[in-house]
Amino acid sequence: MTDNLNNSSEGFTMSKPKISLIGGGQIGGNLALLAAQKELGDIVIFDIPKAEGMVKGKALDLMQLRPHDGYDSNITGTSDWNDLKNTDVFIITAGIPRKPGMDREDLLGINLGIMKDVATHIKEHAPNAFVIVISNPLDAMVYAFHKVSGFSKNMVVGMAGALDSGRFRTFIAMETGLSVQDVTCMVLGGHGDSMVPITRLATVGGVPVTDLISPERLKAIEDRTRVAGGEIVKLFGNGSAFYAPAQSAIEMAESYLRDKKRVIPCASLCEGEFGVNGYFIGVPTVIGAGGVEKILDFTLTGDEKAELNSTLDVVKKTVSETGL
Ligand code: A3D
Repeated sequence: MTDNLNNSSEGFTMSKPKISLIGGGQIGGNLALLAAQKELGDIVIFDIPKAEGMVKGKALDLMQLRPHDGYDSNITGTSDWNDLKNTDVFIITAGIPRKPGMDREDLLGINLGIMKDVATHIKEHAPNAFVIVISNPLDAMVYAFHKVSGFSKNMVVGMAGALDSGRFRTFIAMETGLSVQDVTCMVLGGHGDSMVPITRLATVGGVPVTDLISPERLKAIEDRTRVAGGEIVKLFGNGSAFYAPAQSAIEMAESYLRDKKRVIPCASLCEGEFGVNGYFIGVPTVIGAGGVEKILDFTLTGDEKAELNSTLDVVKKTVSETGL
């Protein structure tokens, strides 16, 4: 993180962290709102020149929300990379979302070109930033960002497991009628229909869900979690989920900026953890001031390991299609 506390002869002067959102569409707009409401810093919404009016308009609208909400973050819109110099945190949603009938992998052709362009610019304008990738296909996009930018592995991470685990938590809370606040669980692996909910470790208030929900219903909840993104794509008819994806990424940004050391399932570069080598895949990740500070490796059962290997095969295939 850049030093936001400067010791001058007149005393201490504070400057706010700078958060730049690459892509100011559905998720980008909500990221700006949530980051401002949490006062994580000043926010720049960046988009292509064709969409510059849209992001400048969103920024102005959010500035005018400040008197009602009471936050002091400054929000601006731009299509000029020079405005992103000295950024502390980037959150990347640049690209296109899914339409009904599409897999996330179908987005690779278009979104890969965009990610290469974005990575090159970020490297040039803010080489010390922490970068959270959201664009799909997630595991291949975060891999591509890492390869093209050459950023160290602790400064690059993908948002997926936070959302997938949140969806799993939601469905468990809906099933039991208990507070979602007390549901803990994790979903590992790639961000696709082969993701791996670790049901064995899910609890409500510390009580194993396996003691609260029948095996048949738990299986239905796991299946719904795997295709939860597609369920929303079908309902929308055009585009994909944006509220929960935005909040999931904000949790990750907040953990970095405030050195919270939260444990969040994220697509992190594994180098031996869970037997995975050289790929970004969803694993329990500690995020603090050092970025990705640690991956919490633990022993999987035989079935979980087999499922993780299947999801890894899917990730490897998409990554190989990037040609990177
Ligand atoms: P959308 O509302 O279309 O916004 C994408 C924005 O990216 C648009 O405003 C584009 O103009 C902009 N853009 C395109 N090219 C560039 C570029 N080169 N530089 C800067 N901006 C650019 O989509 P969205 O916000 O709904 O979704 C964004 C991405 O997130 C898509 O790829 C989705 O598939 C993905 N997504 C991921 C998750 C995960 O859990 C990983 C969840 C939901 C959506």
